[in-house]
Amino acid sequence: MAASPCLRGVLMSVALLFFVASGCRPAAHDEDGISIEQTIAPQPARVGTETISFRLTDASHQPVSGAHVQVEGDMSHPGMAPVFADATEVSPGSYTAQLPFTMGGDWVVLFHITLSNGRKVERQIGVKGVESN
Ligand SMILES: [Cu+2]
Repeated sequence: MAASPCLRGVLMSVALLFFVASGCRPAAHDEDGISIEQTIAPQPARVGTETISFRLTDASHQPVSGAHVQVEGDMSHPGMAPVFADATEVSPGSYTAQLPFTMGGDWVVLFHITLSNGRKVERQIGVKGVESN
């Protein structure tokens, strides 16, 4: 019976932690409001310069214009230098970047997005099986 007050204390702490954690979610959801939809051409992706076209939309599916986006390509194994390309906005919310894939294999492409209001958003996609020349 002596354990009971202690157990109550633990339960209250857990409940408090849960409350605090729940309170953080709206911010994360706000950041998740930005969606990215991309195409890579030509296909299949191969070593050399590929054009990455992507569209940014907000939580209400409106185009996100005026963002500065740096695109970064990485491979998972050590000793590979990342490759970079700055994206150009070709029409409101639609951007393209010329990314030089320097080796065949699986890549991860990161989008470092700075919105027009200065807020930073990161997105990433996997580009698997880039073909060697
Ligand atoms: Cu590599």
